[in-house]
Amino acid sequence: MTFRYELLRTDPSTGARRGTFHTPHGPVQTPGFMPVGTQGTVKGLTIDQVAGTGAEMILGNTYHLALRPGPETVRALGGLHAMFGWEGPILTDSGGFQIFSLKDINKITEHSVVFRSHIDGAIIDLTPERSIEIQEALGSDVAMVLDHVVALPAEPDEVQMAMERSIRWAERCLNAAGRSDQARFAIVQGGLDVPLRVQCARELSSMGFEGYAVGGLSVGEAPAEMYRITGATTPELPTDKPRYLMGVGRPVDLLESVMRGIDLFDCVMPTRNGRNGLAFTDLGPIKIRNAKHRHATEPLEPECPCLACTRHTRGYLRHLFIAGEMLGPILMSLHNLTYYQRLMQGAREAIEAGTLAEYVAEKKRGWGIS
Ligand code: PRF
Ligand code: ZN
Repeated sequence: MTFRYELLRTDPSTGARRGTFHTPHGPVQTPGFMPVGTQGTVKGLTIDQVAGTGAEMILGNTYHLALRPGPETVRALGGLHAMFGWEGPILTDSGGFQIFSLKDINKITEHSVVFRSHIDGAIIDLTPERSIEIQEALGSDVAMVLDHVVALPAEPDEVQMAMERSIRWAERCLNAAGRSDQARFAIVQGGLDVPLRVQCARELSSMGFEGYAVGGLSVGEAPAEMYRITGATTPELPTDKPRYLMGVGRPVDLLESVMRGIDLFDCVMPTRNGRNGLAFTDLGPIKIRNAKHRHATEPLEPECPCLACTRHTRGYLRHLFIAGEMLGPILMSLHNLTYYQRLMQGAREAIEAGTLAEYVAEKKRGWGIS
């Protein structure tokens, strides 16, 4: 088997799993976090720096890469791995989320979603088949199915319609797929409605995907709602396939979701917030521009092995942001990705040791969350 999820241990007191997802570009230890490289770069960082944070798998976006540089250019440059210079596994999102996030510039029908390019205004007709075709040209290890994501809150009819369409589109993606060295992951939709989520998870599970994502969350609902839906969905998914919670989230969201049986995550938060001057630490987030850091000689996080923490002070990082120097966002992105990877590493070790609940409680205490 080219792809295989090896379940190493399940946590007896939570739904957490410790596993290894084997891909043609190497294994990924789970629970794990994938940095986001939307446009063929994890913003601000070299590929060696990304690897140095401990990341094993990264994410790219079909919609963005299809517009620029275009799938044929990526193919000519040797595929996404060669283009990125990344030899590890890569997952590509399908474009489904752009239905939600670019809703002013798209029109959805049963056949496809028609976008007007945010770059040059060109019309793109993205069918489920075309999304797979593009992802095959990009050459990612994992292709996500095209799904219909609705913004919450939404009318129940609309949520149900989008969920049922997402199942039909998932099936079309499966039928369109041709590469045996690429896995397809289905995406469970269904808003905040447990029966819809359960129905969607069961139908997709019967179709035999290589992995399953929980989508349509972290789109404006309260965190408790997200946890409730995640916790109701994972028990309906196959235990021998990885589960991926898309676009989530804050450090606490990762841990709460690990306890509900999620194996993989991606989110722009560590890089985007880092660029904007916010650092994640075990004592909660730090706004580095704050004047109180002006003369601070301590590192962002004492135990952190990243370059920002081993070589620089908070006061220097603050200076870089105040002066508008590009090194500030680079160092903060590096720190935040390192923080997320260490958080997941800690969760993996805690699952192995049977101490996950204590680990989560200790992290939450540090963050000041009960
Ligand atoms: N679908 C797809 N990509 C996504 C999402 C989704 O629901 C989300 C939701 N948080 C993030 N990225 N295709
Ligand atoms: Zn650091």
